Amino acid sequence: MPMPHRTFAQVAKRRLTGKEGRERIREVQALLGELPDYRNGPYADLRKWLTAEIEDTRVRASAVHRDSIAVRREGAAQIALVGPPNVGKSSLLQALSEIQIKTGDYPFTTLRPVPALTRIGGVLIQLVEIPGLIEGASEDRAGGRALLGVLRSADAIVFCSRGDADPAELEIVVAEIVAAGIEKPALLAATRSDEAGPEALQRLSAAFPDLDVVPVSIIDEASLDAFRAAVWRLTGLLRVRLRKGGAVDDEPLALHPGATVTDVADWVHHDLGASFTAARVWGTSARFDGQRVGREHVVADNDVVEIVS
Ligand SMILES: Nc1nc2c(ncn2[C@@H]2O[C@H](COP(=O)(O)OP(=O)(O)O)[C@@H](O)[C@H]2O)c(=O)[nH]1
Ligand SMILES: [Mg+2]
Repeated sequence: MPMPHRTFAQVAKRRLTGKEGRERIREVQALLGELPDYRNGPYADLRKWLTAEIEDTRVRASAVHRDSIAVRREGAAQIALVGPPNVGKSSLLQALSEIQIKTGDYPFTTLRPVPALTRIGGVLIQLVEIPGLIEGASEDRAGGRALLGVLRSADAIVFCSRGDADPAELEIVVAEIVAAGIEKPALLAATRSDEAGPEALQRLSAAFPDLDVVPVSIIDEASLDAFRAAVWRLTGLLRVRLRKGGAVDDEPLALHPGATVTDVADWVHHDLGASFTAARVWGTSARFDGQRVGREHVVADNDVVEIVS
């Protein structure tokens, strides 16, 4: 006589409480083994729920690094989001993320940096929410030094302030970053912009004259697109697409300014990078379409490159 399904669900939830990562997956697998093997009905639903729980746990484990505060770099650039609490950093991350992160489900969201990958113009960029940078962070208050360390290794910073907030709230955060000697390309996201009027945005611009202000709201798709474009400019990267056999790749590769066609060939394969003789280029770095160039030719944003081997 199997356990009634409602009781099973309660027992399962209790056994999973407080478990994460490998431990949680092991417990889910044990529960799956104990579950009566019906194809339909409530037991089948429980099986579906438990199976999904394994995948969800894996996603969480890769998104939140529990043992270390350091964030493993992924994608072509790493952009840190910082600002006071409640300005909508997590929401923005979620709105832009490739994998849907369930903000509220993360027990450590408010304590640890949370990375997410977003695709901008075909290139994967890593966004990292830096939570809880408070006054005194540069003197290590509230684990501030470790959080600032994450910021230090990022390529650029997106400061976040609610569009209609008192600029002083963000000024406290900026002061700690300056005190820590961190200088990066940066922009100012005026978040929750659906709640702010134009005067509020002007006040923000006036308070931070050195930063480009980009209004953004998670409920305004056009503002999210503009935000993506601004983040892309912040990376300073170039997008180049490969041409092979007359067809151009959909996925661009991201390169640093000054990159040559040799870097492009290297990216395809190191052997090709070493052995290729010439390349053909379409785009602004070429004098005409399909110009034949040498190994040291410097590429420009949006170029199409064919490696001649
Ligand atoms: N109206 C509006 N509310 C938002 C927006 N973004 C976030 N919020 C709300 O602001 C609150 C704080 O968001 P959260 O992402 O947790 O902020 P965080 O502490 O900076 O990570 C939540 O209640 C969100 O629903 C937005 O673009 N528009
Ligand atoms: Mg948050």
